[in-house]
Amino acid sequence: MDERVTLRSHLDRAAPLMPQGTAVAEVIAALAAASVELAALIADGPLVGITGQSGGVNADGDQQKDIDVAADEMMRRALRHAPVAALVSEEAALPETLDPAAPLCVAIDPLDGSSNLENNISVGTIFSIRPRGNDILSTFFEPGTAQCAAGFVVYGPQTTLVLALNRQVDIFILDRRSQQFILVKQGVKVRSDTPEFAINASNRRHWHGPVRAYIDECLAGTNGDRDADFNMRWIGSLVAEALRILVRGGVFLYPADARPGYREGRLRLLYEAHPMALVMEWAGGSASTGRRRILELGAKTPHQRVPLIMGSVRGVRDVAAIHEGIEPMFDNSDAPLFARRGLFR
Ligand code: AFP
Repeated sequence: MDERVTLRSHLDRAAPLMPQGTAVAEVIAALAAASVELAALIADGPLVGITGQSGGVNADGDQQKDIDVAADEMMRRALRHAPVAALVSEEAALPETLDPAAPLCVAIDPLDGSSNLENNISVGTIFSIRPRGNDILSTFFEPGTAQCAAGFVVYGPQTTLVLALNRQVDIFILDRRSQQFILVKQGVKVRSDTPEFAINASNRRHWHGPVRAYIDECLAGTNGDRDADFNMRWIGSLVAEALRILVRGGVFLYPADARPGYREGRLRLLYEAHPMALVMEWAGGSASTGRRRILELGAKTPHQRVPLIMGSVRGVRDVAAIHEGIEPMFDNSDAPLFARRGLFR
């Protein structure tokens, strides 16, 4: 890529091609600017008084760290100066109305994966942008297909912005000298079939039958019915997993499981699964609950959780195939059905 394309010039080219394009570009630019500020705060961490200590808990009962609160404040401050009618944040129980006449609504996880910061693992900001409906708050309860843009920032060795806009996914890296995001990959496509899965394997005893059957097939590799041996990754940071999948494919699973509070998994629909699903689908991948396409789902509450299986089309399809024909009520059965059933029998 010869000419250095900045995020600003990329947005200027994209805006005329989409409805509300100028407003969408303004929101993305505002979030990007706030992410540059947040990247610096994360990099300095303890040197500027960030202790990682938790203050209270957020709306969903997660421990809230000082950096989570700071990230939320940064993103809110930025969005108050952008054409945003209302905001749902992981860090606040209720949606916040900003400018009721503005054309867009935003759902955001200001800092996902913050429990990894104490050991210097990549974390991120995840955002979802959708046109404001006639009734502002009902906007957030429309299906994920209502989104007009989405993306995430990874605060890692590089500060990377992944942007789904105009039905394509592009990747930018922050040039620390100019403090500008520079386009490095255009029209990213997820490989359709990579033998790599990401799941927190310590929860195996809590998984329902179909997920256990799928992972056991992967673990068996060519000793079983699979045509490949599988690799495994688990970073504990959704943005890092998603970026890896965009780079080399594979499947990520955070399923529902039998633990209290995990009946619908861990990840939230509005500001984690919806944006990730838009990124994956616009990059030629898939995102499902195991039974339903994530983008077809509408939230019933702002912090609703949902099982998330996303990535290569083959991997997501294989997980869905094991779920097919099995009534949800039997999901958590340990019946020998699953031991036999697998994907190939
Ligand atoms: P935190 O934001 O509480 O660190 O959670 C991160 C996360 O929501 C997501 O980024 C990870 O994929 C997932 O949790 C890891 O969950 P486990 O800790 O249960 O493996």
